[in-house]
Amino acid sequence: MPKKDIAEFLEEIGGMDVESLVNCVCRHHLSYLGRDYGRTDLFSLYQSLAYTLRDRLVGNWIKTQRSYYNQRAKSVYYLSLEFLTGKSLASNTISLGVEKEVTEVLEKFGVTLDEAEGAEADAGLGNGGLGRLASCFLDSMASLGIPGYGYGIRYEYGIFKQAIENGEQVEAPDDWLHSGNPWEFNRKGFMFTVRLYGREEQYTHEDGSVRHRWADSAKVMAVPVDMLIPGYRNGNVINMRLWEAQPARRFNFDLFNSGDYIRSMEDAVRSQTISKVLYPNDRLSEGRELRLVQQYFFVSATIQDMMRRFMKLKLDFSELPNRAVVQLNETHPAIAIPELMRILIDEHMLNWDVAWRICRRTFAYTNHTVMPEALETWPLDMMRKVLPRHVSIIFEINRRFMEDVKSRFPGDENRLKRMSIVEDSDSPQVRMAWLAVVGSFIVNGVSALHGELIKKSIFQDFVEMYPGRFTSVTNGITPRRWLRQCNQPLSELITEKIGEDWVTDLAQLRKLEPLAEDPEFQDRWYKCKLKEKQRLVEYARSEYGLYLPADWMYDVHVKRIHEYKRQLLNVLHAVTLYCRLKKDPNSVTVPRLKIFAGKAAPGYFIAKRIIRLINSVGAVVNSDSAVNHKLRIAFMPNYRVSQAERIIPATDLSEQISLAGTEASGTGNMKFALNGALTIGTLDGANIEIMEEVGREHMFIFGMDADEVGARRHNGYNPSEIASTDQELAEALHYIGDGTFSEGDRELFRPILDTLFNGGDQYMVLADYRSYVDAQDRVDELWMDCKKWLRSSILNTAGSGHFSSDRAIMDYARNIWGVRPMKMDK
Ligand code: NBG
Repeated sequence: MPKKDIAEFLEEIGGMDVESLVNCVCRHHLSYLGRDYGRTDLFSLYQSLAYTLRDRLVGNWIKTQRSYYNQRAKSVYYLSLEFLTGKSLASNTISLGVEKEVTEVLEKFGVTLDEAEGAEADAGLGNGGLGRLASCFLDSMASLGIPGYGYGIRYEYGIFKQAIENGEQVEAPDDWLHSGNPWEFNRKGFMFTVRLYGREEQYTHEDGSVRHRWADSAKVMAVPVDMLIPGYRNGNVINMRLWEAQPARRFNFDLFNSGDYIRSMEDAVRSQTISKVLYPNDRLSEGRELRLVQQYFFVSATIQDMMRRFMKLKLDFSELPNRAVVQLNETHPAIAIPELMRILIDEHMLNWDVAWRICRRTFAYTNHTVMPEALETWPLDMMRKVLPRHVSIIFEINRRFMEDVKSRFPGDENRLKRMSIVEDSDSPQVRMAWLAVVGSFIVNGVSALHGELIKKSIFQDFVEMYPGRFTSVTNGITPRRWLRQCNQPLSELITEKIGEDWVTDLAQLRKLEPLAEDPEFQDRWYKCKLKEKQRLVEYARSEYGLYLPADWMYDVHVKRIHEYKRQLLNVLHAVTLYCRLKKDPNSVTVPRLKIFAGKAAPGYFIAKRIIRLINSVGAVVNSDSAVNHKLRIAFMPNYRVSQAERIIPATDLSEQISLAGTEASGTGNMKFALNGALTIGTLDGANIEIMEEVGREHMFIFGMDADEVGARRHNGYNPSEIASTDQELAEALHYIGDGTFSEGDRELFRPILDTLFNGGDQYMVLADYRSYVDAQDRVDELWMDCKKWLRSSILNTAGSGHFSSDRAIMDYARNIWGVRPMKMDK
């Protein structure tokens, strides 16, 4: 072993100065890519730059890991089936503090940082808010020095690529690893075996006790692939460990020898499908065996990794909860609870009560939605086939739990039925959310409202059973990516005025408040927005061939397409403006560009039809000269992290218009406010807290609140009645139905109208229509008063400090995890 310290090796690898960076880029060209750096292309330049930066991350990663170990730090295991990382080049450059140097390096090759990042593929290993939240949390953990790891699956294909053809969504596979991923370390040497299928077996242990074990199981290998995540200029680097499935044996030798070469490979192929593709459903429980296998696969490998680290400490098992806390991001990883029980009981021979006490102190569960269709349940038969031993552990957990419920609420049979983890019916189901609640020491919602709603709705029985177990932690976003990196003009202006500490202490943005009415500052603020609009115009043109007007109001609605998010309500507003303009071209004062973007789950028919409607209305509006001087509509295909980074800084008006009580938190809402957009929104999710921080007078709040929604539902909601009493609404609906936007085809959008009139308008689009349109009229009014608008815009940014994921992570650290920021060893 060389006596040299890591620091010395790192010095040899090279410093952070331009010359060392250039040398390193050239060396990687030669020795990694086998190419002449004199004849490079954009992609290989990006690759060798990424390797160069990775060299500079890995030393700090090792130091960080050593510090955890030496200080015996309690670590957070953040288990998530989704991480929506996006691109890493700019973000890692900024965190390493080498933006200037890297820009100069690239200049030598005649390329900008933007262009170099253009060569990188988005790591889109998530559907939306839930996965992006996980990535923001890792950034904050690294930046704060909270010891921890992100764990998930290295999907070979992330969220599908969306193209728009004839106005409709068309899906294509997201082959993001096609040309390799220079950021990752593939650690084939540290694989774990994951078992599946087989049966449970009883046997007599040598100590005479009757025990259980898992027999005749199939095996797959879990290969750890690490992506390094640097903290913001603090020398800390944590990792996201994503598991890749590999066959336990490359092929079946018996079959191979009998001459059936192809069949001998089948096993191998089947194993690899486990980490092949991300399920593209946003909040819809899939119920498919492969999905259950994915969940168990990554959970099993992760818990083994956690136990490996814990066993090195040679401590009593009762110490586990003092060394590790497992955060379950939704119920997707909830199988971790019976898995840890199995390991403690079957492999380490602990007795049930001791093991259960350990488990119950180790797990914490975050719920991200109250929508019933998202609550995961697994058919008992399927689960028994895939995980026979776990099912019997779940039965035992449930048996004991039912005893507790019985003794707390004697004679309440209905309650037992409702609360049973194994639903008792003709086709019994295992309720993963119940398992997660019972097996965790704390359960949290993701905004103040959501935290209250889960207590009153899905978890009401559990609150009566365990009153202290429920809390909420309001979501957050990382200010590094979502302001510092994505909005350079604004970020520089802010730093010029209040210094740069806001990047790690976002509450400092309050210091902008006194400047909100300063005409000169307002002017510069305005110019920043304009610059970002111009940048978006250029991006939209070169990426999608879309021509956007640069000086209009940008009214933006970007997120997954879902009925509850009510893109349809926004379309109704667009059609209303269209009608007004057709009658009188001067009836609308403000020229408005409505931007939409978002993917619909491939099997979600109505959501896809809504995309079609947006594009169809857009096509008519944009080409009608009686209208297009005041209204245009753009649908940007293939919404993803890197696209959001372009759109959000350019936005004036942020659409956050879900039906109150349906959006658990939202995090897009925070990104827009941080970048100075004004929100038009309902009293839903974190909108409420944004309002509290920013001030109601600087937003456009409309519609029913969650209580009013409940009351309206209770009293019988009649959408037809509303449509018949509001003339503008009736007219807009009429045009959607009569073929105006579908070349005379009256069938195309009938399914959408059907959801409103025959489906009962579940998300009460019509009920909130009038209030929404009135709020939009107030938007126009304020826009006409440029100074007032700018003041509100500045105050939105100034009031966004609370929504930093640093604050959210500190809340978790203090109130849930019991961990503290760590000082690194020297
Ligand atoms: C989503 C909610 C959002 C929330 C994110 C992150 C799921 C299941 N839930 O409102 O719909 O912001 O989670 O918490 O994806």
